[in-house]
Amino acid sequence: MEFEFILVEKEVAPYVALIRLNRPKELNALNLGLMLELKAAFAALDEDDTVRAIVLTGNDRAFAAGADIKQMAGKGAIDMLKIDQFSTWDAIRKTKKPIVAAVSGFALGGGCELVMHCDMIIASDTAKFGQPEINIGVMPGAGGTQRLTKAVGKALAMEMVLTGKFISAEEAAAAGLINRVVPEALYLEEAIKLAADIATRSPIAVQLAKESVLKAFDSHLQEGLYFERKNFYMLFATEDQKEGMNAFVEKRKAEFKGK
Ligand code: DAK
Repeated sequence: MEFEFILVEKEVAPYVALIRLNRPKELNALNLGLMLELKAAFAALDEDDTVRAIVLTGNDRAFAAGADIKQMAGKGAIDMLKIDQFSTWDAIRKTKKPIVAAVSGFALGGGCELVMHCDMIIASDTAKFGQPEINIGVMPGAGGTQRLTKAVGKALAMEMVLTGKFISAEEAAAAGLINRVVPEALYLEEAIKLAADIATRSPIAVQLAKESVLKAFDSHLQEGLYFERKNFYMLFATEDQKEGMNAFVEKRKAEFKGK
């Protein structure tokens, strides 16, 4: 896959693909072209049977410093409405395969929101998370007020959104925003390892389990439980369920085929 603003590499580990945001001079600011490329890359990898998990990263200095302020500065409300960037973000959110973010340096504004679209987050000890939109006269627009609040709670989310202050990777881990912090030299390797570990599991079970965990964010408990149960029953229609359970009984390693 050839793109202008991102790099896509398959088989960085068995069944694992890597997407790298690639506007280093602009700290990976998310312009419209980059967002459309991301949407296309996620859609293609989601359909690709040789991919079972996806890692999303930037570079050591920046995951992404937010939406491209230079591109947005002159826009009016109607321009923003017409561009309808939300449909792009929604498409990323609907990716069925698990996404691990590997974050180093700045993850700000839309960059932090993009991180929160991912399912798991491994951060370098240099990572900084923030929603500084308030400093440029706006507010988070791609889920920051909702996802950040659900992840870190009202008090910290309110402080971050209203003052624009950044938090360190250590603070983000303590607040529950990310999975863990590792030294800068290891963040990408750790994220790929986590994705590769998940990729050894049945891809159908992984897909339905991901969908069920995400359901907890937009449903009441009873509805979520019902949804989970239906997915659980559905997995008994797969060969992978038979293989997984038989392998356990026969004391051997399961070979999952995604069927
Ligand atoms: N946009 C455009 N360019 C950016 C940028 C950004 N967000 N962040 C950095 N850059 C550019 C800088 O302008 C600079 O370019 P040159 O001057 O060299 O041409 C280059 O990257 C290096 O940045 P600095 O020289 O500023 O580097 P420093 O180390 O001094 O500072 C910094 C790093 C990250 C603290 C600083 O660059 C900064 O404060 N950046 C802006 C952070 C920010 O405010 N982020 C939030 C942006 S608003 C939407 C969905 C989401 C959004 C909007 C709509 N829809 C669904 C409709 C999201 C909005 C946002 O994210």
